[in-house]
Order: sequence, then C-alpha cells, then structure tokens
Amino acid sequence: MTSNGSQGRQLLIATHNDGKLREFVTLLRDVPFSLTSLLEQGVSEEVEETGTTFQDNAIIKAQAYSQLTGLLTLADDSGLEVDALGGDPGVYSARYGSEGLNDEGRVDLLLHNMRGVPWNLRSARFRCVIAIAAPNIEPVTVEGTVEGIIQYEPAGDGGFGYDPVFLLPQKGLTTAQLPMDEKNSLSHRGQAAQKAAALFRDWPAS
Ligand code: ITT
Repeated sequence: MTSNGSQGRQLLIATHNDGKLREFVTLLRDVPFSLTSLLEQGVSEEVEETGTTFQDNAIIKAQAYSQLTGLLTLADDSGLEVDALGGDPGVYSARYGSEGLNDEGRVDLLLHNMRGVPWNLRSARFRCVIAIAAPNIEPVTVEGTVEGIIQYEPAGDGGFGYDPVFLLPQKGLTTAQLPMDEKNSLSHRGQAAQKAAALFRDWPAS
C-alpha cells in the first residue's frame, strides 16, 4: 500500500471500513513501516466485536487480525456518543438500527431519535481507541476524543459515518465539510493516531 524506507517492516491497518482506512493511511504516512491492509493480505473475516467498551473491542480486533496474519497490527474501535441519548450509539455506532442500514440510514435514524432535542442539549463526541498488537507482545492502546454538536440536518459529503451531522462549533462546519487533512488534524482518530505514530517511531526491531 505504501513504502517509506522501512526496510520491509510491515504494519497492518486492520479495518474493513474504507473511510477509516483512507484516514489512517494519511495519518500514518511517516511511520517507519510499510502500511498494508486486510484487502492486501487477503483477509475477509469480520472479527466479532463482543466487548462493551471501545478499548475492549479495539484490542479484540488488533489481536485477532495479528493472529490471523502474524503481522504487527493496528485496529481502532470508535464511535459517536450523544449525551441526549445517554451515550448511544457508542460502541454500537456501526451497528445502530437494523443490520441493513447504510451510513445515510444510520444518520437518518439518529436525527429521528433526536427530534425535539433543542440545540443546547445536542452535545456529542467522537471517541477512538487504537490498539496495537503483534503475536509476541501485550497489546498497547492510545485514544482520542473530539467534542461537537449534532446538527438538525446533514451537510457535506466528505468523511464517512456520522460526519455529515457532527458540527465542530469552533469551525462552524461538520466534519464532512472539512478536507480530510483538516478533519485529521482535529479528529478523535487524528489524536489517537498521533500518539500511535509516536510509539511507532521508537518501535523496537523484532
Ligand atoms: P472496522 O471494525 O472494520 O474497523 P467499523 O466501521 O465496524 O469498521 P467500528 O466498529 O469501530 O468500525 O465502528 C465505528 C463506527 O463509528 C463507524 O462505522 C461510524 O459509524 C462511526 N464513526 C467512527 N469514527 C467516525 C468518524 O471519524 N466519522 C464518522 N463516523 C465515525
């Protein structure tokens, strides 16, 4: 996928979500590893996310895909917590509503479930926990959070998932209205990836 003078050391970005993958490839472009994907490794298995926290699920995914491939592996578990919904959809963000929904359907459901919620009670945050695992190491985790407000209507066609309704008050724009580099510089995933990149810069040779 990418190569940057890494002398053959590979890092698997273990996600089936294309939006996440695009962001990680940009965020981790300077780490001293060649980045590879599940697609490139021929891995189509979906690991079951049986945890109840972002941290548990991130570790479950990173460990499972590193066992499957033997590679140093990074996975994230992330999602949207909406205060007016008691923190939902949270760890179930990708599975909110019925199985058949796509991103747009989940955004519609979210707005439906928030109808009547006034502006001052529409606070929310994206959370991301990244886990790094390899067959011979204890998993390591790092995390990031970004605060926002759930807009009444979707706006923007960048990003993925709930980005079209996630307003960054300091920008006056949703995360779907920002160029990817700008979203990455502020986002939950961007913050967690910066911490991960710092770990990778000093990663011991195996
Ligand atoms: P993998 O498990 O294969 O990585 P996934 O999409 O199932 O893919 P998660 O279980 O971590 O990943 O669910 C994350 C969901 O949270 C994602 O599908 C979106 O609905 C939402 N989400 C996370 N980060 C987001 C972001 O930056 N922008 C918009 N929505 C986001």
